[in-house]
Amino acid sequence: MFFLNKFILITFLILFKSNFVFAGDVKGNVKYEGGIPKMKPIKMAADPICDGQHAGGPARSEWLLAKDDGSLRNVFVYVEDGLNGKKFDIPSEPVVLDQIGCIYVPHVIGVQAGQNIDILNSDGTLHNVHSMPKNKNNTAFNEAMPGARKKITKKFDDKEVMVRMKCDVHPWMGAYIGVMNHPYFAVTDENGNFTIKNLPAGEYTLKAWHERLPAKTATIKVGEDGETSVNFVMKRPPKKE
Ligand SMILES: [Cu+2]
Repeated sequence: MFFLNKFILITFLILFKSNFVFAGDVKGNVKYEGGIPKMKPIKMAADPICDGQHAGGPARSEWLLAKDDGSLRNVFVYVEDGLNGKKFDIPSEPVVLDQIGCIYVPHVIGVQAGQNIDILNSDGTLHNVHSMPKNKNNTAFNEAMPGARKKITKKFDDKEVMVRMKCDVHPWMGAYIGVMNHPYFAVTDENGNFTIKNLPAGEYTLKAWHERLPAKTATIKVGEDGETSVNFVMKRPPKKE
């Protein structure tokens, strides 16, 4: 009995010593407030291989994808503050960025610094994958991917919100990569929803980034169990007088 009690006591001491034992999911939704612009069709006629993949109707630009109720897609939501420089393992699984019908898929992704990004070419045409990081610790690359070259693997070494990607062959192609030094980030889906999993209990600043709208922040408190909910509303900046 004595030994059992001692064991329990030690277990409790270990649990309380570590800040990383208790964790919860952060779930939320992002809405856009304002008139929803129409996404224009992309003219791909210059490259018949691209054009031929959109027989069902032209691809459209993706710079603001909101449903009628404002649900906003492609918002990168991440922990901006509260992790206090803690170090995290780099996932061995790569993040995938594909090129399909001469569009980057997905349009917005997140990755950890040092994690591999597999850039695929599902098109039988030439792409030129061109990254434009602004953080000097991140290496820019500019690489041709002919139709037969199906995969290149790249990574970024340091935090950056966001690294812009473009294609020098097809000027309409664009994507954004959020590079984090932790695993607590997510991109909103077509319903504006996101989930950040297993965030250790504590207080954090959460930030929501969108390619055309001013960023929003929220302070959240993650308890020792259960879920934390947070919603964002994003809108265009007021017009200057
Ligand atoms: Cu291209």
